[in-house]
Amino acid sequence: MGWTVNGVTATGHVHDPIITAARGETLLLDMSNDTAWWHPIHLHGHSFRVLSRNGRPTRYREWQDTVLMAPQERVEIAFVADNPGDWMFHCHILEHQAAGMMATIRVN
Ligand SMILES: [Cu+2]
Repeated sequence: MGWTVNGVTATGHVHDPIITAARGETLLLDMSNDTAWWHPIHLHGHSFRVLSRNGRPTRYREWQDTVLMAPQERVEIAFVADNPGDWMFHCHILEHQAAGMMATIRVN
């Protein structure tokens, strides 16, 4: 079985970033879990705020570095890309990550 982020299965350790941001840019990621599994989605290098779940604003816009997505759930997160580098963005279930559910976000 393979897993994807943005339709791409990441294999090995080198792949093109799915997002390249200018330092200081605000990124809003609108994520859909189009599977029947739970996925704890983890971003390295930044903390983000969870803005909405299934189109409904979250009560506290909580600060997190991982957001647990339920099957078929849609989640919006936002953060200021203020930490230069190539940052892993991946499912924290390591079986899923190892099977490709991993991407890179680049901050210049
Ligand atoms: Cu997963």
